[in-house]
Amino acid sequence: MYKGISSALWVKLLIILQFVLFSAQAFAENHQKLRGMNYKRQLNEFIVVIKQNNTNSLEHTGRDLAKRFKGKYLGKFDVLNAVYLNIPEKNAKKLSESPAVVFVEANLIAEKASVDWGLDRINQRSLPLDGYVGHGAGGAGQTVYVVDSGIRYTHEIFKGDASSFWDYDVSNQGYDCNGHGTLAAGLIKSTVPYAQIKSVKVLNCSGSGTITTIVNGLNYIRSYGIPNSVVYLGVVGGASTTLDTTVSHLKNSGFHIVVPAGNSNINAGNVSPARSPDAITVSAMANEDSRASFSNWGSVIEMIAPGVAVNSAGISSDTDYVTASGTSFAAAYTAAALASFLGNGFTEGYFRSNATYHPGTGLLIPYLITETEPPPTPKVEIDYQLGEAGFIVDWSGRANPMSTNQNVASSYQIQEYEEGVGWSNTIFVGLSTQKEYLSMFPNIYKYKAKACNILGCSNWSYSSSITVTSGLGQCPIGI
Ligand SMILES: [Ca+2]
Ligand SMILES: [Ca+2]
Repeated sequence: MYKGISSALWVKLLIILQFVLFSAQAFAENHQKLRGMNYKRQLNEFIVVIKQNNTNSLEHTGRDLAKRFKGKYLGKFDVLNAVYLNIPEKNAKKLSESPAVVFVEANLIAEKASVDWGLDRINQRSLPLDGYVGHGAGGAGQTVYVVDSGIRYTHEIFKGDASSFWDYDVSNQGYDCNGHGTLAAGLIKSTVPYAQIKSVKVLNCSGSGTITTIVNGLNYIRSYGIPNSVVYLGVVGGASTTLDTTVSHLKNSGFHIVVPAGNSNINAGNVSPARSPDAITVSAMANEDSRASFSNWGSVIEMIAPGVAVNSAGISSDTDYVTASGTSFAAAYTAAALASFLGNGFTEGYFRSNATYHPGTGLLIPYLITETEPPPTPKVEIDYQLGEAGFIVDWSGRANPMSTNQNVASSYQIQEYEEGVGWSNTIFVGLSTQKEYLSMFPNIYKYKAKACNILGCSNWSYSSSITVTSGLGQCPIGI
């Protein structure tokens, strides 16, 4: 411990150090001499890494720089050959250009996952980040299965809502000795705080597991899990028909599987379960929506989500937080966003169609349901049985009166179009998601629906048209 440097400061520094180590190759920003300016930071506080060939003592150099750049010397870090200064932000740029300096980095405020940039990003459609990290009643009533290295259940981030569901090593009860599972689960929990997290431990302390172990874990979910739940499967390995087929069976049993694309900058079509058409495969992006250079690529990938320098729960203590990068973490955000849709009665298909387009890659950025806007547009369909003079119109949106999420519809409005007559006034307002139309006169009909709540209404959604040939008062020929 160095004199004059508080332990809190050391914690900050260690977090900064981890931040650099975990994400060094992923950051284009690392080529710049002034860093960290796009992140939340301590105003006017900078870490200045000095070139090793400087012959003066660190403290002497630091005090000299502070004087020249109109600020205050705050301390030194021998481990980094760095000093820590309070100087005006405009001077930090000038200082970073000095030949004696390796780089200058703002003293970033390392935050708990509840205010992670990834959460800030997926609850809005477009950049810039607005600092809003709201999540509504995200994941209410949902269970998310975390198939990974286990979880540190006692971590404060989980608030008692994480537990062991299955463990390949029963004596271990799903406890995480690697950290990967806890980090991913922490991201999920802070994104959808009302969800229950169930650990399915398939990876050991070094973060690896075999196909048979993983298949056993998935098989257990299929047998004993709650259908219509999200399964985050945070593994990547060689192409395996066994694993891909298991994923397909799990999907067919009503589960929604989200997997990482992988971190090797190769075609994800060559690895499992990323290549599975039945899993939502997710690649990673950094702040400002740039694609992570380590992320796998290829046509099997559907989505891209925050996965560079995300901050979440660590395993060193119940208050430990770490910053890390990887497509698994992008998959964790995606799993959470999907849970927010399922929890509000929407389908996986609707979740996909409601995602944000990422122009750089053509992939979709998962969108989290929050309380900041009217409900999403429902999808209207006609369920018609040929030969009958009636049909059922249904819409995919569903209100959840138990949820406090304002994004949920509090009513639906339906209108009917009849050829030769035109659109009716609103003919149905209510909370049901289907309506029967019986004994219709022969004609062509079409329907539109929108979902409303106190914040407004969605856009209208239109059904295809239906032709009724056998209507009221008409008997089929021969009777
Ligand atoms: Ca936001
Ligand atoms: Ca896929």
